[in-house]
Amino acid sequence: MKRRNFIKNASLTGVGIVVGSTLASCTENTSEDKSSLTKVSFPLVIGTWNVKRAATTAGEALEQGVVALDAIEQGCKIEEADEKNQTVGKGGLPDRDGHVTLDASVMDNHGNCGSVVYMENVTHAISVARKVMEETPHVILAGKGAEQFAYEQGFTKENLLTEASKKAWEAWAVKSEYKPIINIENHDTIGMLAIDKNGDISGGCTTSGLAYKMAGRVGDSPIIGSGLFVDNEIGAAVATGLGEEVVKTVGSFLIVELMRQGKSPQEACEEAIKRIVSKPNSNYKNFQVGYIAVNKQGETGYYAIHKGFSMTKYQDGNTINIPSNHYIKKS
Ligand code: SD4
Repeated sequence: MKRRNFIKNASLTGVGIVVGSTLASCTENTSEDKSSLTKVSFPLVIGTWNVKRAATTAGEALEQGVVALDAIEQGCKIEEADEKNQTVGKGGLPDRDGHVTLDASVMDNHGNCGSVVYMENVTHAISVARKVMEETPHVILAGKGAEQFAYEQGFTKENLLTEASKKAWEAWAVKSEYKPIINIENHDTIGMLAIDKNGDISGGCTTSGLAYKMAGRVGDSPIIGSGLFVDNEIGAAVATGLGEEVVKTVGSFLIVELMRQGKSPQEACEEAIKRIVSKPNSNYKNFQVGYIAVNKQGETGYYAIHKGFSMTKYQDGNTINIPSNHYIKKS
């Protein structure tokens, strides 16, 4: 059977057969790795960091039969609305001038995509990104234009700066030192990839970007190919961490292309991280980047520069957060 037909047949039965995965020596094998060598059933959702509620929402929607893009939007909206998550949507930490500005993107199984960059006053950036994709002839809307478009589409204006985020910003402003640090509290951007019952893949990504960034700064999350890329024939990838480093290596597109060349999602994520850390004069000890990826058969992978990154997975009615043991050990 030709590979494409094999994949198609596997998709139609809602089951992907994973044929093999070799992990590089710098990762530890876990039960997660072993289970990913067995049968994989759809629907399937993976998300960056510990986003169990979001992944469960997306997974349960898929079980009801919605398409992957709907599930992605529903899942991401959970984190955007959560004021306690200070790196996404409402309650996100502001830029250095005190403005909460959001970046988000979506990409569907037809290769369509949409994003918003540096958008203020609208909580559900993921939904506005989807509207850009579906209701405009464009791919990206930025700043005031994105915000204006959102109102035209019926979104309401809200103050996204919560008391907690305002206080944190005021405390930071005393010294105004900007350092992209690597701990998990500062990186909770939600990137989500889903395969629906038809075997079709979509993805999304939403963030308030780096805390206390320069006004006007745009990260990787709304840049298609950097923060997110989906090719329904091959697979998808999404990034989190210091966006500048992801943009410089066009990380998510790279991962999908590596999978196209035959690498497993795990191998492809590791290679994309290696591209960042192996650059001459790479300053990687001072920042974090993490990737998650899925291929057409439902095999998944994740990798980060530093300890602390994790992936959440919904499958077969269960949502698990997979511990962060895939990272470069000698950093
Ligand atoms: C950015 N990649 O704006 C985002 C930030 C992030 O978890 O992922 N935080 O650079």
